[in-house]
Amino acid sequence: MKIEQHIIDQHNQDLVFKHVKNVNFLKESISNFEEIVAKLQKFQIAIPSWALGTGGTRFGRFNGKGEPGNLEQKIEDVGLLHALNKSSGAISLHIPWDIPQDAEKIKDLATSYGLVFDAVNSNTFQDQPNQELSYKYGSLQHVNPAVRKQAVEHNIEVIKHGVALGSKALTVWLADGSSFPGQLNFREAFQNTLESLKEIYKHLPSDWKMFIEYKAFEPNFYSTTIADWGQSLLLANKLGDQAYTLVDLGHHLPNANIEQIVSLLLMEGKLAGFHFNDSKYADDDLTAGAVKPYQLFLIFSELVEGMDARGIDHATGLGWMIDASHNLKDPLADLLQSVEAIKMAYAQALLVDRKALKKAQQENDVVAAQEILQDAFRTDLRALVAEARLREGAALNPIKLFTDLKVREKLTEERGDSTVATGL
Ligand SMILES: [Mn+2]
Repeated sequence: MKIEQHIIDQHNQDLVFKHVKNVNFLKESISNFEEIVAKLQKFQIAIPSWALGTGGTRFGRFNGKGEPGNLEQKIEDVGLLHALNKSSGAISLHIPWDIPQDAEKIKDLATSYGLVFDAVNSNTFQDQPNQELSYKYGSLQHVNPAVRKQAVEHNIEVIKHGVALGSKALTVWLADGSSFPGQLNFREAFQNTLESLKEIYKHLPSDWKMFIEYKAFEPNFYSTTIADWGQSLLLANKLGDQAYTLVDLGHHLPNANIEQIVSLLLMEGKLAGFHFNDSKYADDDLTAGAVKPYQLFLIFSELVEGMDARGIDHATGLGWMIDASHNLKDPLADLLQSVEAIKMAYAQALLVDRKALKKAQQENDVVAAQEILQDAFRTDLRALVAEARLREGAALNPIKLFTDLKVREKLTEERGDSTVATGL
């Protein structure tokens, strides 16, 4: 299914009168309105290939309908999202769930939807059919060098797939760790991991980055070998200039100050980018901004401040990706909501009066500092974000158009109601 431009234009025509009224209201009070809109127009958020189907919990999975049954259909789904919001112009593949059989054909298909390939992700957290050695007790950290070698070779394979598609980064997330005290030697596990990563790093093309993702706990519940940003940064620093720390919002212990982590990683030039999602308790993989929109704003506030301090291009300097799962909502609708929440937080962060905030900080004016941040957060910028979409030819209200067009019903007619997307 493809959404034709005239369908989007018609949808916009129906909504444009009210929209213009809201935009004019904002223009009167926001002096850098045009600057913010221009930055939003360029901002793209990658969609992970594993988020297009229904996820599950460890208690079960309730099948969705019309799910993409192969990589081509996943690209079609991201194409639908991108047509609706013109902010989802990239796809992040998970190997081996989505191995491109014919890279050129897959690349052409993506291009036809205006999509490029973002970071490729390796998977050594589960065993694949016919796999020689098991990752039950870890992969890059494993006590057996043969298991480590197998995991290293898999990562090199993933880089090759990425090169063929035009990706520029490899994301490594490990489930490695231990569930019981005494199960492993922390230092040896870390050093094995470092040595394995060094082997993979050697195979990184010179214009590629390695993203090292950390996670506090789960699936291991006593220790994770790359558990936090300190351990990831340690590895990235030892590996070299092409290695960076990736922040997944759900991978922290409760109430961690993620905005502070982001600020310091940016200062060190070691922030790779993000996996966006939201959570109440742990790695809940909920829609971005669904539970803690203020935290998302505070993170973006540090991002904007830190990127500007180092002269980093907002749109291309870091990797912006979603990493979420959908147990209740339609995955496509959920992803539209996530992208919208991310753009909203970014827009609000661009609205912060940086000069006034700096002055308040210098004068220890705590009241003024809070006022400045909350003034930006409490400004309703929905019309501004919509204006950026309109100028790119996207829908003023993507969720409404998605619903009105009965996209899921049409996909179900095409694909049937029992297809299952590869993934978790
Ligand atoms: Mn992640």
